[in-house]
Amino acid sequence: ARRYDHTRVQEYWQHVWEREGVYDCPDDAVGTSSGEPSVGDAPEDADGPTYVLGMFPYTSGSLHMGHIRNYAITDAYARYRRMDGDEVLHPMGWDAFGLPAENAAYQRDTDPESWTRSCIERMRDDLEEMGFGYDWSREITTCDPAYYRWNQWLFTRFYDEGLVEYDAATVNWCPDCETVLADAQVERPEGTDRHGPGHGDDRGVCWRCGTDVEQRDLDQWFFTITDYADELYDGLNDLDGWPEGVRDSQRNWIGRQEGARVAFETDTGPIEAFTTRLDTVYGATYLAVSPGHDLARELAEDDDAVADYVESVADADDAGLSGVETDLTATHPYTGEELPVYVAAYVLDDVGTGAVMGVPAHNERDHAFADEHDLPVEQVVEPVDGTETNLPGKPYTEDGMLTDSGAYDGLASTAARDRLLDHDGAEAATTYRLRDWLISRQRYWGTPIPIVHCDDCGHVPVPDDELPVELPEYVQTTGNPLDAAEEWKHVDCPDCGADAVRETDTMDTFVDSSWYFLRYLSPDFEEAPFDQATADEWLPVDVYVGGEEHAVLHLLYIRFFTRALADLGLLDRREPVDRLINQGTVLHGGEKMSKSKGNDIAPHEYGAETTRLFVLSAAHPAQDFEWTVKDVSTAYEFQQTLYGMATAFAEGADRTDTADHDAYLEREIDRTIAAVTEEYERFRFHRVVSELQRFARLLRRYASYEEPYRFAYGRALRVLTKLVAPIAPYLAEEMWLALDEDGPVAAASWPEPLHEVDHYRIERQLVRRTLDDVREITEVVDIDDPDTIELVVAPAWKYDAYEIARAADPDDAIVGAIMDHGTIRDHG
Ligand code: ANZ
Ligand code: ZN
Repeated sequence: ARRYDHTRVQEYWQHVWEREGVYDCPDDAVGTSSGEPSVGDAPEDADGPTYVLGMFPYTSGSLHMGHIRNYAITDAYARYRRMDGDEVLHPMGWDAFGLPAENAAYQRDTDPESWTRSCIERMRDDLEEMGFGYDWSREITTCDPAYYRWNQWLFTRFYDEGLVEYDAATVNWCPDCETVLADAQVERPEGTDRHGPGHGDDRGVCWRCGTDVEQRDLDQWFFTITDYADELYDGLNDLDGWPEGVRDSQRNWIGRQEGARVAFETDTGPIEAFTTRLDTVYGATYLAVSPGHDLARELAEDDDAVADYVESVADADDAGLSGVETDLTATHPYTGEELPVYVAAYVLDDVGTGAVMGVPAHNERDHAFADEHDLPVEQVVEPVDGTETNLPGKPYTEDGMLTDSGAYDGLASTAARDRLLDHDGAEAATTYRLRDWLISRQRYWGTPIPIVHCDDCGHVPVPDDELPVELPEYVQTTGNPLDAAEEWKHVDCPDCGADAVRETDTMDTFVDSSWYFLRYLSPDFEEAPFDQATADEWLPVDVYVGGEEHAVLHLLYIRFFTRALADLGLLDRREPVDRLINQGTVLHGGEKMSKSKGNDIAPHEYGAETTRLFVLSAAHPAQDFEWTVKDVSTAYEFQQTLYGMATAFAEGADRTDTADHDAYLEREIDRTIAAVTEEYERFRFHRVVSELQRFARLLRRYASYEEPYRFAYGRALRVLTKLVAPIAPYLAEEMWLALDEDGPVAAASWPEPLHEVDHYRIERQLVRRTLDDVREITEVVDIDDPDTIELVVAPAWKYDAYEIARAADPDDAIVGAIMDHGTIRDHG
């Protein structure tokens, strides 16, 4: 048997794949799903090719292990589907605009464009070396005028449709990066999960450089994503193919709350408070408005105490339970009582209406505030079962039955919230945390916003036939280089021809990535960002793979864009992605592998294929796993074993292929095909590898018999080669060659079982084998004590353990115990 030397074969196979156009997806591709019964929960897409997409990389100059893992997942699935007979679209491109390129260029005394282009060259080489099979004819680069032209075109459509606003806004400003930051680019201390410009200690720091964020009032461009708040929220229920965690994050981010707005009259007009607990309205003992509330500003004009307070909290790091009582009183709309009105920092400007009715008996914060300011605590809800509460010392925050609430006494909280709405001064209201998407950036390296400011005509969108508005040549300045580009900036108004000025803000780079998946479908289309007919046929993306750090930004924006495009009549669909996989983290020494931590491994250090094989075999795609040299060498040795088997067979003395059958081996082959296919369908590549390891062991035993049936054994090796091809493509080509078959195997068809296989049995078998594998790396804590039984599972295998517990044989002692009593706990 010969050794497999990956360094000598990679370029050759890259060349062959390219020559044969193995990964090209024709424009008129139609899905040719083989119609095989699928037990798995793989995406079904009757028309159009199977669209397999990895989140395109930011052009930082190098690929890290997270990228490799991400793209190994999409590549394995795309290859499997392609061999299985589908037309597969598996494209790649570059998220190429953004501040880091500007910073890098500044440090290296070059310009962002040259820097970015050189990064792209390096990264494309890296991807090719990894053996990823992309349709490079569809490559897109967001800093190409031919791409960002369509950002501008879409901006103009959004503008016409009323989805764009220009507003003076108090914005987050990073003094170091000299730019405005979107809410999501501001990192706030743990526990302050709200949005918008903050004050005090929850103002946050810049996500890039960690500098404390300041506030400024600037005129800014927004996309009105809030128009879609309800739809984006409700749509989450139907996204069955998305991880629950991502859906929850989006729900949380949109932050829809149903409740009521209650008007409390004062001498200067009503104060409107937003509450989710209208059932507690009789317990309101004060009102409080935020320091930024209009009323606070108004009162501050004549009331020094209010003025001082508002000023003091603006700069305070922690305003806590502070507050100031005003001269005003407000009339309770239900009782007619007069309530004191406070300005208090715990009331947030941008939540609800910026005003609350304080109910100390039933709300933690109100209770704490009342304690501090000696306000009365009046209980109006009591437990239905008659149990005691800890009032007045501690608030009772549960639902219950109303008491001391006039005509509403005895109602349950839920019913009361409804009935109380009939009263004057209250109306149903829904609030959202979601804010409009601030897209203005005062930086150079982005898409110029295609607007001209004219003294007479106001904002004039640049006409389509003058797009793209290309970036002017780069010059190094502090501040915004576009502001300094005098010649570029001064233009004639497109409407009246008078002297006018271009908008000098560029777009948030998240705009670029909000629709790139559409551009791949018709990358050369000249009339619009994408060809609608193709898009209608090819969407949704069947599988989208990327990091979970994108749970709310990117993954919310693509959903927003898809809806906006549908409403513009440019698209049929309203959801872009059918199935989403967030790949887990690659850990090294217990920490996330990263350059900044100094614990990273360059993707090519161990050879492309060892790395691919290892990252796919280590764990379920969604699970974290630890990089260990031992496991890497296992992956390396497995390659050598497979290659050795193929070459040993090829070099075998007896080359007469008698057509002898071997029922035993045939059955094993059939089972392996069925099992491995099943695992590919479910993205369980780690299980694919362990099935193949098992099959390889079996074959080696078989080959050591005195007289193995060459015919059957040869078939087994060909099947093995095909089954490993999606994961280890170069190796598979070399094995295929050794077996004297016509290549490339990447374009060969997926193996079919010779005989009917019992899918149910296969399923049970998979569960058992998974269990065996999990057992090898787990500890059972006290199996004999059913009350304390626990299965301690290495994190990488947790997914499988859960799956087993759901599907496994209840007769199995461990599984049965887990299901009856036990828990599954992470190692460590
Ligand atoms: C009265 C009340 C009584 C409330 C009660 C709650 C419980 P959660 O608590 O997360 O569901 N709220 C409204 N606007 C606010 C603002 N601008 N700043 C700070 N707090 C604000 O959020 C809803 C509750 O948050 C609202 O319901 C309101 O307090 C408070 F027993 O009103 B509630
Ligand atoms: Zn004009």
